[in-house]
Parts: sequence; structure tokens; C-alpha cells
Amino acid sequence: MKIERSKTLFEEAKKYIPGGVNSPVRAFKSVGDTPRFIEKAKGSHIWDVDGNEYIDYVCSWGPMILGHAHPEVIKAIVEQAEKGTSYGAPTELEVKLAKIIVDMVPSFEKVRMVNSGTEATMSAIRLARGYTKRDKIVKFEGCYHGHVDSLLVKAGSGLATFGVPTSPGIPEDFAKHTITVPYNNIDALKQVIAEFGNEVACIIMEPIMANAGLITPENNFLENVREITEENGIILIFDEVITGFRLSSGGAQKYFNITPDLSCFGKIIGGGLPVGAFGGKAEIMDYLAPEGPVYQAGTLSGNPLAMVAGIKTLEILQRPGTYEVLREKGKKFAEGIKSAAEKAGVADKLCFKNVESLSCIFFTNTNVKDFSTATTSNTEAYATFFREMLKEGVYLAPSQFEVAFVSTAHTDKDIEKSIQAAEKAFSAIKNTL
Ligand code: KE4
Repeated sequence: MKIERSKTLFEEAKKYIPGGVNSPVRAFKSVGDTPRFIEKAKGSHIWDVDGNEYIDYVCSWGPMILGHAHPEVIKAIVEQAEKGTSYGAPTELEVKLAKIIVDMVPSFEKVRMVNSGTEATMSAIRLARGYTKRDKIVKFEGCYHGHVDSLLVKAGSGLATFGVPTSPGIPEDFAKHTITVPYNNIDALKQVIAEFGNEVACIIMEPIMANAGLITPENNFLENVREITEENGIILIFDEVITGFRLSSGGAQKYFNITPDLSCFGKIIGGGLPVGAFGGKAEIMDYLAPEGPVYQAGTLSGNPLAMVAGIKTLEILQRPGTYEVLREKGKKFAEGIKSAAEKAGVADKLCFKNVESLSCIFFTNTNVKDFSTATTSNTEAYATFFREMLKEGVYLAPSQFEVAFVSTAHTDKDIEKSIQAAEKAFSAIKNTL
């Protein structure tokens, strides 16, 4: 596979952009390969600058649930662009998208648009702290909520203690207000709440973890977290930046029938343009400026170009049968890859996860149920598998700790080709597992 142009561009990029990329995972560091510079995309396929074609299971990390360059979405964007891209003033389009989101998301009475998932979670946490007048927050180890100072925090020593920053540049004083506990460990959470419950403003969580690979709640974990937060006047924030409008038309909260107090969205609601959102109970949301005292703002929040992309995307997702199609395609892909592993005789060395159109293979024979079990994965073996699949024209996430996204645009032919590629890739790494 010729990738000279990507190599040249990557070297050029590194002169002007830290690491040559505008988001770290794109640098392919953990898979030991040259990042492919993408020229164009259509449906389930992307083409790099050397003309190589790939079946895309990254889908821009989730937004492209309808596939790339969906004709109706593009048409809506082009028509709006003719009328201008941003006014810095309210528009009917923001009202329209807000209404669609409130109608689709069971817990939503009000919503505020922002420009990224990070902005959504950062704002939701500030709102929770302002509303409850409490400082501490609780998160789960391995959950990623964007690059928010108070959320780039990992567990200190011991099971459930004050956080320590996962990145330089975050003062200890910030991190110490964040308590991190293991996902799926309700006893650890109960221990923290027993000790600090009346100081905790919110618990923020991915209802399904999708940033440590794919990890699902077990033993009524979500229900138990909801019960604990209700008993202690703690705001429950669902970070649905990945699960929102993907697991169902109402996200994970509809899929699991749990009602959080606030939820954060991103990715899909922008249809590929920069959009985030947070919302929930009006009683809490009305604490936001200019209605209430908690400040939050954004020059491009709700800009008309992003609004039309989001409106059209959500309208299409609401068409009857869409989520059933997504589920079937996701299942066919996940089960096909698993059968390819069985054929190659390596299935017993791997842990497979699939929920709707999300899936992941952990390169470990441990049943992954939290971040610590996820980190037993053989990341070298994943990297080799990734490179073998890329050679076969299948573009997976360049990290063991991400997920594969299937869109409505993935065809049976795409999935069949991906499964054949996996048979070759598993055979190539069999002796390294
Ligand atoms: P953004 O600020 O990247 O729009 O969203 C942050 C975020 C918040 N919450 C969840 C659950 C997320 O998954 C994300 C971002 N997801 C990663 C992919 N795992 C984005 C990819 C990247 O960082 O380049």
C-alpha cells in the first residue's frame, strides 16, 4: 500500500501542529503506523491522499452515523451556507433543534447548545456545582468526558480516593475535588458517598463506557447509581456524547430506561459539524445565565450551519426502522468478526463486546468489566491487528481503548469484506497472542 503522500504531509504537519495532529489519537502513536491523511469520504468509505480506499469504522469517532456526505445533510448545509454561516444572534434553527432534542430525549425539558462534548460536560459540571453549592464531583475510572481540567483525573492510590491529575497543567487543588471510583463497583461508590455524600455536587458517567474500549453496566449498576444520587441530593449527569442518538432515538437513558438529571451530547447532533449540548430538568437548567447566576457562553454556540446539519441528521434518524437497521448491521459486523477469530483459532484469547452499532475486541481473555480489566489487553497485539486490517482496506480505531462504529451506510458487502480481512489479520497475529 503506497502511503508516501501521507508520510510527507505528516512530516510537514509536525512543523506547524504539535504531533502533526489536532487531536492526539489521530497520530496513530499506539498502533505504530503513519496516520492516513484523508482526502474525501462518502457513505461508509474514506479515501486517503494516496488514493487508498478504506471501509471506515471510526466514522469521525461517532458523528457519521448516517455515513459520510449524506446527500440530504450536505444539501441542507449548502443551502444554509448561502444564507450565511454564523450571526451571533438567536435563530429559528436553534429553536427547531432544541425542540427536536427535547422531544427525543426522555429527561430533557431544556437544552443549551455548545460546540463540543468537552464544552458540554464542562458546563454541566459547573451548573451542577452552582445549583447544589457543592464542590466535589465523582467520576468512574476509564470514563472520558473530554479534556476538562476537573475530569482529566484518575484515582489516587487505593480503591476510591481523591483524584490525581492525568495531565500536567492541572492544579492539585482542582483534582482533589474529583473522586474517582471503579466502574461497575457499587460498593466503592457507596463507600465514597457514605463519607462525602453531602459534599458531592454530581456524579458524571458514560452510561456505557466507550473510551476504554466498550464496557457495559452490570448487575443493575445504572439503577443503583441513580438510587444513590437521588438519596443524597446528588445530580446524576449522563455523558451521552457517544451513546446519545446512537443506542436509541433517546440515547442510553431511553435504552436503559434511566432518567438522569442532566445529560451531555455531542458528535451525532452536529451531523459532522462542531456541536455539543447539555440539558435536562428545567429547574436546574434555568440556573444558567442569563436566566440564572451560573455563567456559560459561546460565540458559535447554535450557529446556523451546525444547526441545519444536526436537524437533518436527527430527522433522518427518526425515520421508522433506522435503529433496527443500525442494530442489525452492528450485530452482523460484531458476530462476523468473532466468527473470524473462531476460524483462526484465537477467539478464546479475546474478549468481544457489542451493543447496537458499537463493538470492540479486547485482546485479553479476561472478561472486561472496568478500566483495570481493560488494561490487561495486549495492546501490541491490537496494534498488529490494526495494521493488518488497514492493509486489507479496513480502517479501525487506532487504539485498543476505543470502539468500532457502524453506520446506516455500511453495506453487507462492506461487512463481508471486513470479516474476510479479519480472518487474515487474526491468522497473521495468532502466534503473538
Ligand atoms: P469532544 O470535546 O471531543 O467533542 O467530546 C469529548 C467527549 C466527551 N464525552 C465522551 C463520552 C467522549 O467520547 C468524548 C470524545 N470522544 C473521543 C473518542 N473516544 C473523541 C476523539 C478525539 O479525542 O479525537
